[in-house]
Amino acid sequence: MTSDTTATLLASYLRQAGVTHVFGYPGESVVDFMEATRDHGPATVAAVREASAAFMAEGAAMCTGQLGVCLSTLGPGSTALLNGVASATLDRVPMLAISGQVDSVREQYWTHQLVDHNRLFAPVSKLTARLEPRSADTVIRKALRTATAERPGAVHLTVTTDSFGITVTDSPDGARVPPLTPAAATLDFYGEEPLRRLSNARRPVLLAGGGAVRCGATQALTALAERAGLPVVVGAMAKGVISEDHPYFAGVLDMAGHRVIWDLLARADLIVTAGFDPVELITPWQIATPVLHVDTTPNTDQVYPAATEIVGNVAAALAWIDARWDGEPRWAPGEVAAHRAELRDAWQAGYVPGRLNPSEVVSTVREAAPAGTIATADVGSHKIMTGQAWVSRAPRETLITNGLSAMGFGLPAAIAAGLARPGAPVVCLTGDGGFAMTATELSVAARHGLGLVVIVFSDGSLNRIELHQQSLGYPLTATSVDRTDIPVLAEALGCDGVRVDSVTGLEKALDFQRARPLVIEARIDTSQYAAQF
Ligand SMILES: Cc1ncc(C[n+]2csc(CCOP(=O)(O)OP(=O)(O)O)c2C)c(N)n1
Ligand SMILES: [Mg+2]
Repeated sequence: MTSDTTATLLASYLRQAGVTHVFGYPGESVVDFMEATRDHGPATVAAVREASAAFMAEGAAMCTGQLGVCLSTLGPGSTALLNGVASATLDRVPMLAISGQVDSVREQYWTHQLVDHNRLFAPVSKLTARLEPRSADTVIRKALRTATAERPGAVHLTVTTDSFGITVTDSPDGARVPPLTPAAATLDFYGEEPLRRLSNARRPVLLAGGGAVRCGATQALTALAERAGLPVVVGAMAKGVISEDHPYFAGVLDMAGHRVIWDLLARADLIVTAGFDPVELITPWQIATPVLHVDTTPNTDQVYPAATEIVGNVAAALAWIDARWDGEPRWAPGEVAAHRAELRDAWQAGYVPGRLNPSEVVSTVREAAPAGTIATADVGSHKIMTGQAWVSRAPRETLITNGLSAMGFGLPAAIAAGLARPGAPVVCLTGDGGFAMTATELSVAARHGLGLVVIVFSDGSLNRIELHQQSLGYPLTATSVDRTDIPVLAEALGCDGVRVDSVTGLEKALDFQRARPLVIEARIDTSQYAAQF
């Protein structure tokens, strides 16, 4: 037996799992846990509010591939975590959310600040559990394994105030089992049928998603695309899984210019999914193209029918196909290039010469950003543009939420990326609505000396919703965003701030060599959004 308390045991499991930061907000119920991490980590990062802390944990997990951890106190702290926990589950990101609770003798009858965490978190997590000293070791292992197992998601743990300090009694010496990721390399399918399906197709297309990122399938995916001559469409959350400079890259599904991509998929005679997850869709699946489903998870969603499935590690499955492929390339690089040109014209639609267009903001920032820059997007029209126009060259460098798609994700995720990947340049592309929700978190970035660059797509509106009201012929209601002096706000929070309304102004303002955050308010013209979304 070890002499660990619940708090020290939890801290040591987190260290073993490679967790470097716990994003949270203190309360009396969790001070013993924070004390247990003080000397050896993980470091506690105090966000301005729990809601942002949970998105920070998600962002850290997205860019590192490790478990993200957030921490709150009981009651109002735990309820505030909810969006980020739901987001991790729907975005398939491994997360451990820990909340304190009133001491155990009062837990069953107390009322002040008492919320039943199991009932609160059950619908938005893979598992909710209560951590107690007599079963802590097993429950922690179960929590870590569940969060990271395919499909990954959030696990919520409740710990009563007294439990943190009590010695654990189920802990076998030295049995810290790190969470395993992802899916074992075993494949489960029926003989040569998948290969026959692909060989019989004349115009097959690959559709890669988050499962391909989690399985580290970049090399296998790229090799198969090249050998079999297959265009690769990716989901927004898998950006970079094939470099977007690659001759077989065919665009991002359901982002700007989406009709061009759907046309490509509709005209194909087979879609080979590669870790694609229906959570990466925005529009309904309305095409009849047959699907060969390749994923860590069987096609239980049935958003599209698939007669053939390969279930297992996505990289191993693609390599299996690649090794057996002896056909001619199905598409010539020139054909894919023509498709990309058509796609580019589509997302440029509505361009207004002489104004600052959203697509130009994205491409200008991309030009200035050094190799290896991590980009996060918030949610709204700017995300739809960023999802297509931002050129991603490696997986886990573009952090986009398409699961819960909650506003308020982008800035906290960018701050976490700056902490989790020290030295990596980070840029956050956010709408003015989502920025207003989270702007005070800038002080966290300033406190930690992050040279983060934040681009605010400033249009004075909740554009995505405004466009919907307009399309229905309704007058605009409650969709304007109050104009704030964003540069002044940034400076008040320990950052630099500047306002631009032209490409030249933006180019001049951009600076990735910094010791403190920079906020650029980009006053955009929204005609491009109106023309195509
Ligand atoms: C927390 C949350 N509330 C509401 C929505 C619905 N919603 C989706 S996009 C959007 C508008 C976002 O506005 P802004 O941040 O300014 O981005 P823009 O669309 O203008 O680029 C809203 C309200 C949401 N996704 N998340
Ligand atoms: Mg806006």
